[in-house]
Amino acid sequence: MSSGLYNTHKQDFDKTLDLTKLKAYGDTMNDGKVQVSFTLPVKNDEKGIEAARILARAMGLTDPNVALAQPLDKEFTFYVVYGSCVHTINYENITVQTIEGSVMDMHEVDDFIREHFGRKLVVVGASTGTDAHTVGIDAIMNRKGFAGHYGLERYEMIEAYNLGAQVPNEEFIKKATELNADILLVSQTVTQKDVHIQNLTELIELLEAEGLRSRFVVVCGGARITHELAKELGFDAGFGPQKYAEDVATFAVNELVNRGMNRKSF
Ligand code: B12
Repeated sequence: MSSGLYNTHKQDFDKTLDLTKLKAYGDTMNDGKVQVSFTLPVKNDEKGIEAARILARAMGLTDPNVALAQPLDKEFTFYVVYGSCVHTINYENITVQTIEGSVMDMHEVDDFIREHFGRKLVVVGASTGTDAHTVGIDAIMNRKGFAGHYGLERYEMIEAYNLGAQVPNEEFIKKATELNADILLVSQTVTQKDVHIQNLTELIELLEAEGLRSRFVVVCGGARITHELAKELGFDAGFGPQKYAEDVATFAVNELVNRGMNRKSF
């Protein structure tokens, strides 16, 4: 019964799916159904609801349906709107910059370090600049880890130093140099007014000015960090949500080997 239903859907899918004109999927192919949510600085009444509908149409949604209008304050209302998005995209033309290769687990990383370095690697991490969010860097570094993935402090062959939050770039570099770090990890969560771009750029500029850039593998991460953005800003890699200690550890140890830095050759 269920496989019959699956086959019917599959046939419908094969017939109507055109990846050069990809549309959002609600419950039938190409219906374009999406849900958006936003806040308008107006009071919660019929006029506000109509404003939400008009804004949704301006976003390219046909038949917008305001499913929720929730007052946040006297003059602020939160809306959830459903509609059919008229836009299509060409999926075939999309290219993304990603980190290739399979990810080693904690034990494999430790073995790799033993084999290629014969010593512990030093990792220094922090949430830098004015950013007070620590949960991201803790997820990567704390012994207990995050979502079932142990953090770097648990790796036998890694000496991990988590400097916490709001660490100025100068102090971060000073500490990394003192600790003779191999790998620097920077977390950035706040992206308002592109503060993360300014802060990440400053770190790379300071490292370059001090002639230290090539001495470390430098990696950043955070909810809105992509590998592409990180590379653009001069980092070796960038990691976003659903990335864990083993992802960054695998990348960093391979990067050190690829650069010929496996026996502290500088
Ligand atoms: C908890 C929290 C706080 C706590 C932080 C406590 C703490 N000790 O960290 C407190 C209450 C202090 C806080 C404060 C603020 N916050 Co806040 N906060 C959050 C919240 C709810 C969760 C963030 C979090 O912990 N996520 C969980 C972690 C595990 O996810 P993650 O960081 O993405 O990490 C993963 C990956 O990104 C990656 N990763 C992260 N870092 C790194 C680093 C490396 C090297 C690697 C490899 C990977 C990696 O690995 C992790 C695991 O997969 C979010 C909203 C949300 N639901 O996301 C808002 C949010 C991040 N905060 C926000 C804001 C605006 C603020 C404030 C500015 C508010 C204010 N006006 O005062 C202040 C910040 C002040 C400052 N100077 O920084 C905004 C940011 C908007 C933006 N894009 O700029 C958010 C999105 C809320 C919102 N929707 O507006 N916040």
